[in-house]
Amino acid sequence: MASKTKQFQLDVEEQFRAVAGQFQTFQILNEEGELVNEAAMPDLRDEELQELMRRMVYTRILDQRSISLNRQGRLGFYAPTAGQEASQIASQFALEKEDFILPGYRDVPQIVWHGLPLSQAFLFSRGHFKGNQIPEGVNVISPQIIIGAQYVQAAGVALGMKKRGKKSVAITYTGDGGTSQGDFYEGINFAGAFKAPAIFIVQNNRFAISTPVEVQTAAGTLAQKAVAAGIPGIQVDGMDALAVYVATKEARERAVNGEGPTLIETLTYRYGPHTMAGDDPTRYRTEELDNEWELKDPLVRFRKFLENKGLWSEELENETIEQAKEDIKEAIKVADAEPKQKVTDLISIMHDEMPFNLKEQFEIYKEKESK
Ligand SMILES: Cc1ncc(C[n+]2csc(CCOP(=O)(O)OP(=O)(O)O)c2C)c(N)n1
Ligand SMILES: [Mg+2]
Repeated sequence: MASKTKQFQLDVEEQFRAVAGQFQTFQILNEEGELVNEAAMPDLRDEELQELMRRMVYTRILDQRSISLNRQGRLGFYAPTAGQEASQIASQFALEKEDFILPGYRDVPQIVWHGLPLSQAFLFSRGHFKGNQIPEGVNVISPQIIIGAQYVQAAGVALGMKKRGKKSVAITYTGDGGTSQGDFYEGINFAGAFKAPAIFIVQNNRFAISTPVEVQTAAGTLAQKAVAAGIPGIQVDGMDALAVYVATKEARERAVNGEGPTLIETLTYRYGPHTMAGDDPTRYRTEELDNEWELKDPLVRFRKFLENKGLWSEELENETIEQAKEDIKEAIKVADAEPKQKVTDLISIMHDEMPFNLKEQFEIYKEKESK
């Protein structure tokens, strides 16, 4: 008997096409550093444009130095950031000091530019508890290692700000892989339901360690995941600092005006390995793909744009590089001067009042450490 193709009454294919068609990539500068969307050009002063560039160049150096310090055994955990500068630095650049950052493990640059001393970022890398003692007035928490967990916390921090009548936002970051976690959906749904002033950034660098985004999800874009939470979802060229800045700035304005959260997917790429713990990207990425993304480099593009305006020069570039190297040297010195942490330190900072079981352990370690 010949099989008959069933005729469905509902056109689900059309539904998908319509959804995917809504998510166009927002771009202001093309790969040549040309203004392709003049209407969207942000209202930034020349000095601000230069500062944004300075921070990206500085962060690229910080990445290179962190990698080499890790190889020398002078840093511990480190997740490389080169390639993601526009996505990271330009989104932080759109914030105010009173905004709160809840970072993932790759988001150290944002919290450093938000006020965390570099020496503490290095101590965090070394697993030293002093790295997690955030100075008063610096609105960040330590980078989260559990994928997506900070999305739920960001919804809570944002709701807390709203309840206190504050005109500030909570911003959080995860990766393409992070959007598969339950916490991701719980966070955006909760924030949407309560119109919490949160900004959810998904840095889509195409891979979750070795898993390509095409294998990660059947969704055509990650931005469209916002639709189910009833919040705006925006896909941005994550190698374009100006586009990332504008998307984040507008999300911030909506949030403080009581219009709720926004999800921003930044299309980006990490040039280096996943972390410094033995990942070899040549096993899962082709040279062609690497080359394709290097042509989109956020620094090259923004540098060209600024040079054409007479706002950037080799001299400024070199000054920035020297400043970064000097600061890093100094920060490592400060981190090195920190006494080695003891188990008793860890136990004593955990509770206001030490529970009896920890008291027992505290005494045991006090005894051991005195020898
Ligand atoms: C809940 C949880 N599951 C698994 C891991 C192990 N892990 C660490 S990083 C990573 C991939 C994350 O990829 P993505 O979200 O794309 O972020 P990226 O590292 O690319 O910035 C995984 C699976 C983890 N840290 N937490
Ligand atoms: Mg990723």
